[in-house]
Amino acid sequence: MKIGIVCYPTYGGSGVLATELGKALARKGHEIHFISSSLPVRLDSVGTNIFFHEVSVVNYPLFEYPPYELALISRLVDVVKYEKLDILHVHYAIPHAFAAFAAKQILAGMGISIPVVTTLHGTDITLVGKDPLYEPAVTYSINHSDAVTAVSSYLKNETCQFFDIKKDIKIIYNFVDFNRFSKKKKDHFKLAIAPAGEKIIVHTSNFRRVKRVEDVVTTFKLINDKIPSKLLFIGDGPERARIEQLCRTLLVADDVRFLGKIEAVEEVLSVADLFLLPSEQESFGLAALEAMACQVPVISSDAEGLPEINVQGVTGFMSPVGDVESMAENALYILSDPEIHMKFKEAAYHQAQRFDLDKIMLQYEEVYQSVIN
Ligand code: GMT
Repeated sequence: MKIGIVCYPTYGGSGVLATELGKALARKGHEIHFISSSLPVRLDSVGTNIFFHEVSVVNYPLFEYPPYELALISRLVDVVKYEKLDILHVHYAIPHAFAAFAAKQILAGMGISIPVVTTLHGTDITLVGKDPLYEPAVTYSINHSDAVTAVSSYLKNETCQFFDIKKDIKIIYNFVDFNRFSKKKKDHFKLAIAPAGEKIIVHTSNFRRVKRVEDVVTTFKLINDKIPSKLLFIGDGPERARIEQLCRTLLVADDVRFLGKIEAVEEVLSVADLFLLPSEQESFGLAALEAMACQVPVISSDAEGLPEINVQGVTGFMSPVGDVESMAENALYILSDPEIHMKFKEAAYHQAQRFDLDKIMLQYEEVYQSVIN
């Protein structure tokens, strides 16, 4: 199939998932066309059957805001028409689902039919999409997609409850590629980070408010007071400066490292003892799944879709949002006994296997096939 994938290029779960899906589909022989405002973060190379089409926006002094949607719609029309795509798969409803719908209408006028699959990721529904400023357009574009998928059962229910949805929404969970995300031997790296055998705790996110990164720091402080530990932050975003300040205030700055938007996430996860994800909102929690694939137990909040991947008392623990004492207590329980720790690591890995890329990719291919037919 010739598949157009529309996604955000930035450091966020929807773009990561879209890119990994496209790369995996390309390995299977499909022709993949990424359409985005810049090269997506995980798109390390374009090959014989991976193409990238940049959406550039021409601004004009009259415009207060650059008309990105219009540029995207025109780019979609162009790419579908000239690359002869069979299907468009858009990730994150805003504004991608509406842009795809508009492109589909324009193409229909040219006698070209293009099915559109929309994947809902989380904040496009739970945060931004619910805003009355966007809700009518989001509802309309979901209802006019040929197929709609959501990354968790929580997200499907939330969408159906809040929006007037006439379409069936299929749940297709996020996935992990075990060829990349598996525990690797990184003894030198571990020694460099934790020279005295400290425990290594990791958090990955885009440092937005919904991630409650401040809870990561406070939980870490409580853990570090009892068991000497190091905290590694992967990613970057708007909260970063405030979090650095908090690390100084809580006197843990010497035990915390900000690694930024690094490529080799799996190498850091390979040396991790525990993963923290205290989010206020998390439709799925792809970062936690990638940690679990590397045999890292997860201490998380119980927000939204997290209970669908983190199994309470088995792969880690969940606590109410903001309950840092409980998160630290659970972390200490896991970290203080090597046998218990090992059980949690094995269970985390076992649970991650449910979300293996090869299984989940088939579900997307089935959806593509059903709308093309
Ligand atoms: O978490 C973010 O802010 C990024 C966001 C995105 O759309 O890029 O992630 C959402 O999609 C991921 C992939 O499906 C999910 O794993 C995340 O849970 C979800 N984030 C939220 O719901 C806050």
